[in-house]
Amino acid sequence: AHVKLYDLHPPIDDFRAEALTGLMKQQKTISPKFLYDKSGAELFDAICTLDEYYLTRTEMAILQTYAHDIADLISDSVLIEFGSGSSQKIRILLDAIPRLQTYIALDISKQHLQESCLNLAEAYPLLETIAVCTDYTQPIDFPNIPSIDKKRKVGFFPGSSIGNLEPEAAIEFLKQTGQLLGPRGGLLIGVDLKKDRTILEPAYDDRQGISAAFALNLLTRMNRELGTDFNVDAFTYRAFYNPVGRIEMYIVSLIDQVVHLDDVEIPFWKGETLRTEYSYKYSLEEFRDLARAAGLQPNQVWTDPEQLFSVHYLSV
Ligand code: AVJ
Repeated sequence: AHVKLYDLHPPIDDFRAEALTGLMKQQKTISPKFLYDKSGAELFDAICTLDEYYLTRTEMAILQTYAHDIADLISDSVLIEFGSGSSQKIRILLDAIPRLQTYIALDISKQHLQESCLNLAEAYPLLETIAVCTDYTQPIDFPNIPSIDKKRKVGFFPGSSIGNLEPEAAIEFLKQTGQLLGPRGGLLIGVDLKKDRTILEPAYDDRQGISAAFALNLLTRMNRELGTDFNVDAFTYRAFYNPVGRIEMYIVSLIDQVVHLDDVEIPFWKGETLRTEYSYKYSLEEFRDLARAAGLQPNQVWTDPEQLFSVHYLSV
């Protein structure tokens, strides 16, 4: 198997500087991108298999059920996945489009990217598999790839990852993605739907405590990589649905305490929170409006029978 790799050398995040800035704010916050070190990525994979976390299995079922309708829309295109991870969901589409010529995976983690693309190339030997190591959340200076030059490009952005962005930033991301895909392009995007909080909240605060461990792992990571002295046992985790339309996730201090980062003292009062994530939820119409605000045209949308999750097809 053969995979062509383009390394665009995404700038490595300055975790120390970003953590310091975030911890000095009135509302302490750290970007969710820092949740995914090795243990974090493993914990997230575990979340995706939880009974309470309906998102992953529901999206996969939608892709399976409508694979042929989706295939009709994208069969003569180059497929470009944003944040390809382990490149599992794409297999559902590839199985429905055996003639698909080219798949391009974009991911920030070079090692993960290379491994997953090699596995994929072995399973789909007729597919031209191209790996691009880049931070897709930043404007991308896309490499010149001769075989895709004049072809129609369709993006794939599953998992409701867009939910981590505030609506303004989501619009910016969609605009930028539309530009990258170019005229005639399309975007297949998974979006979690608004629903009763009794379903939403357990998905982000499960009985086994995996969601809590996923968030609290950020403290362990800071202790290891930045030399902070967080006592992880002195913090807990809380997630709730804010009716403005998002799940909010926090690490909560159980006591008054002071944590050190280099020579900086970071006080926490009892009950003070450190925000780890927002996860926005959209009704079908809300997301179609968001797409229009980004200059994209909403087309087909597929959902599961319980209306838990949606997959939208937008055109540029
Ligand atoms: C990766 C952003 C889609 O919001 O559902 C899951 C992240 N955090 N449980 C989500 C997450 C805690 C997830 N996304």
